[in-house]
Amino acid sequence: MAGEQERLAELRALLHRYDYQYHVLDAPLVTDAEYDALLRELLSIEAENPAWVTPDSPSQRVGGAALPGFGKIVHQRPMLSLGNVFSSAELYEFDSRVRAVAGDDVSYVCELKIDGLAASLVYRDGVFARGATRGDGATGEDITANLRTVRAIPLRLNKRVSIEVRGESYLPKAAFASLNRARAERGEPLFANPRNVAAGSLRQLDPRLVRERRLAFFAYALATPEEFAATQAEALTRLAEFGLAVEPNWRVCRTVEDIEAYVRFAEREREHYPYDIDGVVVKVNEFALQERMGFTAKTPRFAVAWKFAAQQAEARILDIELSVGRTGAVTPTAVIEPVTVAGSTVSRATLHNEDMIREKDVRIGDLVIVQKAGDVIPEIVRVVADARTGAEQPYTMPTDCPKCGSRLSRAEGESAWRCVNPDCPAKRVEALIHFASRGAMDIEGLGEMWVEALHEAGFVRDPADFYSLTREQLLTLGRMGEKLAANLLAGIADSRRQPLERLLFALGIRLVGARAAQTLAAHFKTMDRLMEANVDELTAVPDIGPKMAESVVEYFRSAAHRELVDRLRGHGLRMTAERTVDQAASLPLAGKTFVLTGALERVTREEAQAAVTRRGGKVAGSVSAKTHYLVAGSDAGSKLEKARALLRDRPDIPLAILDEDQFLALLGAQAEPGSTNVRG
Ligand code: 3B8
Repeated sequence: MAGEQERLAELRALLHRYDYQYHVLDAPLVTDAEYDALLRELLSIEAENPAWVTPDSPSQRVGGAALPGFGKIVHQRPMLSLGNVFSSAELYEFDSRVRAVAGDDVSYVCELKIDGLAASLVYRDGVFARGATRGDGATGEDITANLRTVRAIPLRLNKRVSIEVRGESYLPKAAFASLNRARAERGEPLFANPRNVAAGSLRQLDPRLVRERRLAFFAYALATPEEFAATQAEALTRLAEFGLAVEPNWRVCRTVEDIEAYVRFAEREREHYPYDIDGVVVKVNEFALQERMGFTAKTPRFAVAWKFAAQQAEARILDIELSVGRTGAVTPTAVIEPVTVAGSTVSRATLHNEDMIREKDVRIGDLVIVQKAGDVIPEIVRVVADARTGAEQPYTMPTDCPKCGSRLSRAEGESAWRCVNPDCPAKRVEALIHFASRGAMDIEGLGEMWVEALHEAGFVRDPADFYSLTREQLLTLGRMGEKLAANLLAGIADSRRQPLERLLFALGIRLVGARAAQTLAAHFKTMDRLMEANVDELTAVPDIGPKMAESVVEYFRSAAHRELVDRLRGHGLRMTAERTVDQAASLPLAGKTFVLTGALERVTREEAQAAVTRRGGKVAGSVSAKTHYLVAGSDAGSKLEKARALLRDRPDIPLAILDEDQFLALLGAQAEPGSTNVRG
């Protein structure tokens, strides 16, 4: 049995490392399928040896039985919420109050305000012991079992410290989008935004459901920071060293002007972050000063939240249009009078389905509230009922497909009307667009517009036709030149090397998203074996449910689909799973340019450079408008001055100045005193 116990320790260490790489550093080392295989092995060893189970074992993330209710937890120190400022004037007032106590030498830390659910985590001797919601600030609800399932929350820290950590649990935008996509496919009601999912999931009583939601977590404070740090900047660095995920875009600011520049930067970058933010948090950096400033009844005096302008606006509905998706689902879209929502113009908003139109009683001519949530597609929140004149026109769903005219059908328990004509041109075009798209075969240059043109011209009816396109055919299309045609053909030819999981996703099998495609490819290894699999074999695969299994079997039962696969095979597409090496674009610092200046104390210049490039970033020699991060060590000279001048003159550039601590926190360094592991 000694061998098994060793294997168990090894599995725990591996899974711990993979969790950390994936959820804290955002740099996965293994596929989900490989992770799941190790987890299953661990579960089976623990099932046979219950005495070996420890509270920090990855098995504790799986989610046990449903709870009868939540217990109460008293916070070590009150867990308050922040006061808001809505204007520069209010920010100046905050700064004046701080300076009245501190004099002129003040620094602030600005952080992105994550839009999720605040949570407190207690670690005892480095092991996650319990977690709670904010509750009324003094007492929260015990959501330990739910938080254990969140893989971004380490069950064991890198140090044996006993601490209470505060942070925000949130649902990444991508997880939200795929959750809603799956719900739409199943005809289930959609979630309004990622925040609601995070809050709703953590407050519900079945931990197994929480695990499926793929929540994440950022730490932003310690309940008693004085033990570990003198400033908030140091506290953030400590949190990262302990192995917790810390949102990396924080910055030290010294003046209101600096803070305003940071707010503009955050507002501009907002839509590019993989999580929703709803503002910026400004905190006095020094804890000694924080303490002197103290609290009002409900909020700290040393920190405020700058909330972004609402992502909602009012607009008039001019018309309701229908589009037909790749699965034949007919989606109504409201055409609205163009309005500006959070900085961009919106002229269309999704209404999702017939039930939604009925529930919200949306009529043509209505004044409505439009909202941009985590998903990029704007949607309609509600009708402004007071503005009704009586001239508004109720909407009735047509009974026939708006594109091919065949009868629409609506399955029992679903909210989508579908065109079931397999030859519907709208479905074909959408299937082709999906096949070529980013997450699927990712065919360079083959965007929606060209796919439509190729279909229109009669050159492609199904995805296999892409691979027999000729230069001459392409040149007959308007606005197509020699160079573009050559690039497109090269892009199409290159896509044949995409791995099996991409191809499986690209086929557009109902309910099979990118993740499921990965799981299927990893499990069955070849297209042929998958095509022969029956429902039992499919449901035996972890994470593949009966509905998806049914859908896969049904897809490959069709002679047309089998023939399509054969033709794709004939064109040389990959039909077997092989590991791919090109992960550069998914590395955490891909596309980011760094400039290093001054003397670094904890790492050498070479180590710092290597750490950046290993994470996909670039190191440049001089500062320009294209620099993302200037890392300024001690005695930084002209480069730092140039960076400050640039920030003053060009507040629109992405540049952030980091000191060594911030830089190491950004890298997720877990430096032990006297050593560094930026090498990791
Ligand atoms: C004091 C500090 C509340 C908060 C805080 O990303 C306090 O710092 C707080 F009483 O709610 N959502 C953050 C975020 C939230 C808070 C915070 N810092 N980054 C957030």
